[in-house]
Amino acid sequence: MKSLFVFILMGQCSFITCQLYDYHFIKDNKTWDEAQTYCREKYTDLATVSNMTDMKRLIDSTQSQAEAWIGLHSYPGRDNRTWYWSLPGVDFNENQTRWEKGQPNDWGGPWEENCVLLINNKWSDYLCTHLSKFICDNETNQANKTCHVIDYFMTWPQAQNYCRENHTDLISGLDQLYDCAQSVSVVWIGLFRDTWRWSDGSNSSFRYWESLSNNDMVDGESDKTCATTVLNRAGRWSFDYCSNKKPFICYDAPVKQHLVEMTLRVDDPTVDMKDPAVAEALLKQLEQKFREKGVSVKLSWRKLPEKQNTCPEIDKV
Ligand SMILES: [Ca+2]
Repeated sequence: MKSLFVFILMGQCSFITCQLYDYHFIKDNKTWDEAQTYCREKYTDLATVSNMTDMKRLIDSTQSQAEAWIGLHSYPGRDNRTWYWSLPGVDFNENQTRWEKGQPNDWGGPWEENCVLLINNKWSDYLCTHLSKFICDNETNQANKTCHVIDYFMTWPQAQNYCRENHTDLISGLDQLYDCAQSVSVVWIGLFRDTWRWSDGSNSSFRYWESLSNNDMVDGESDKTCATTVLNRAGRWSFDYCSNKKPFICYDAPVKQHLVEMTLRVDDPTVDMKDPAVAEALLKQLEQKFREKGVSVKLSWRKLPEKQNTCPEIDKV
C-alpha cells in the first residue's frame, strides 16, 4: 500500500509529545535490591532499556565507565521462561503460534532450547548454539518491507547481532515472517525465551548482553541474576550477584498517555478511511514513525461520537 496519508493537526491540538526515559546515574554503591528501593522512592524505578536509542541515552547519562545496576533481574527456572520476539515493540502472542507438532520440547531432555528454528514454515525450539542460516528484516521502510535470507551459518545470538548491525533485527512477528519465509527450509527466526524480567514490569524484549554464548544470552540459569552495565568493557550488559554493591541507574517515567485529535486528508480517492483495515494500516504507519524516533508506543483509535471523528490514543509508552 502506498503511503498517501497526510496528517493535518488541528489548531487546538498539541502534537504527540512522547517523552523518552530520563536516566539518572547514582554513584552510591548499593545492592540491586537497595538500588531498586532507592529508585522507586526517588524516581520511577531502576532503569528499563527498551531499544538502542535508550541504550545510547543511558550511556550518555553515566558519569563513570564503571559497572552500574539496571532494572533487569533473572528468575531462573524452566517454568519462568517467557517467549519474546527479538525486535523491540513486537509482542509475542500465545494464541498466534506455528509450533511443529510436539514442539517446543527442550529436546525432550535436560537441555534448554531457547531459540527457534523455522523448519518448513513450522517452529521448533532449538539450542541457541546450533549453527543455521537466518532471516533479517529491514523494518525501517514499512511500505517496502524487505527481508533477507542470510546464507552464513551462525548461532542465534550471532545471527541477532548480524541482523542488528546490517539490517534491523532477526525477523520478528507472524505477519513479517510469512511475508518473507516462503522459500526457505531451515532458518533462525527472531523468537527466543529467557528468564529475565524488568523491575518496572515492562515486557521489553531488548537485551544487550556482552557475551554471546547461549547461557549468557537466554538461560539466566545462574546465581548471578542481576544485570549490570559493563561500559568499560564491551559497552554492553553483563550480570552479577545481586548482593554485590555497585552504582546504579534509575529512570523517570515517560508520559503514560496522550490524546491527540487530528484531521486526515486522504489523497487517494480509492482509500476508504472507514475500512477497518485502512485504519489499522494507518496506526501501524504512525507507530512505525515513532519507532524510527526510538519511541515505543501502542496507538489505538478512540471514537469521538459528537464530532464523528476518531482520535488515536497512546495506551502504553
Ligand atoms: Ca525442540
